[in-house]
Amino acid sequence: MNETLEGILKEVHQIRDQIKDVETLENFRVKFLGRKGLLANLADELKSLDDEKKKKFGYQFNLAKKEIESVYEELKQNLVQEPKVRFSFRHPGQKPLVGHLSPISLALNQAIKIFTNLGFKTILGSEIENEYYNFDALNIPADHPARDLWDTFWLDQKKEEEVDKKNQRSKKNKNKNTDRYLLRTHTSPSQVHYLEKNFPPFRIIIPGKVFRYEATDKTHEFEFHQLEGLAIGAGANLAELKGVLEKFFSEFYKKNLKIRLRPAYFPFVEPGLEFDVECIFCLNQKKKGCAICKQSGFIEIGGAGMVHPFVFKSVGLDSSKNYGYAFGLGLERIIMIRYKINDIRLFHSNDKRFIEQF
Ligand code: FA5
Repeated sequence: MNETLEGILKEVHQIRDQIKDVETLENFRVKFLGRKGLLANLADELKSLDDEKKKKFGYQFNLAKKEIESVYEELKQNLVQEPKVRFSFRHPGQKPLVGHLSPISLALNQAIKIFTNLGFKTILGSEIENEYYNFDALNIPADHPARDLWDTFWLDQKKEEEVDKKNQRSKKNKNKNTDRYLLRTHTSPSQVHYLEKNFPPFRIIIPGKVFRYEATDKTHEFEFHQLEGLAIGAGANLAELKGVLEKFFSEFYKKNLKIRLRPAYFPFVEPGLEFDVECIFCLNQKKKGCAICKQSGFIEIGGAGMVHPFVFKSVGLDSSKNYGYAFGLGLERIIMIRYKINDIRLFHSNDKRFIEQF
């Protein structure tokens, strides 16, 4: 065999084992089989030989070319069969990130379940109210000092002009203070809407978001959730209210925490009261420096009382024939107690370290 061809073949077999990736394989192809490669150079030489030599050398050339081509094909096959990145079907997959309910939704769902079992129907109210429903109908007229209790986000009047005009045209609202709109400061206005359209007896809860224009601290947010309750009809008295609250809290916390009722003033109930749950942060020890219960041993959860005759009058019901109780509790507060969350502002902080714990 021609010496040059022999040398080329020898080199092919020497380096074939070193070819482990696509890049070196391509270098191999260019070097031996490419248009300017070693074989192509030899083929040029072939042209200048006489017929006899051309025949002999041509035969050897073709044999060598076939051999190099088959080495190249074999190497190529091996590389295709052994890809760099291997995939095993037995390898556990990566779990996709799936969201979950927030602690507020979880608590709300549970609260709805408990109250449903106690005979309460769930109603939803509107987050935008007008002055009449949020205040006037609840016995809080414009000059009443109780309005100071609820710092309010008023809505931009100009944008509401069209809605106001519509309301002014309506006979029903002729003498009512329906011109000014606001973000509701409590869920109690929904009591009035429901009482206007429904006849007792009934027992309802109204959960939802409320807004107050106030400075925040560990137990106060400017946007939080309340759960309103309203029971009108035979048996809806303070004794039942106490039983309902005790049952709710023992089911919600799955243990018996002490509940305290104390007299309080709300213009839309008479008598009025506030209810507290014992502080789990200092275990009702009134520990010095407990910033959550402010060393009172209890955390305020909500207000309640017997529906005021004024409210019945507002909705056209006879207060001598109807009676019942109402209550409103702060949802974030009861969740804070359950999970020992020591700052209400964490709920809306969007901090994944907080959210992922639920
Ligand atoms: C009211 O909002 C009354 N509407 C409750 C009521 C309903 C009384 C029916 C009588 C009859 P108050 O402003 O106290 O009351 O709020 C009720 C509860 O909401 C509080 O006890 C507390 O748990 C929660 N709360 C009040 N302000 C905040 C705040 N800024 N941040 C978080 N929770 C709050």
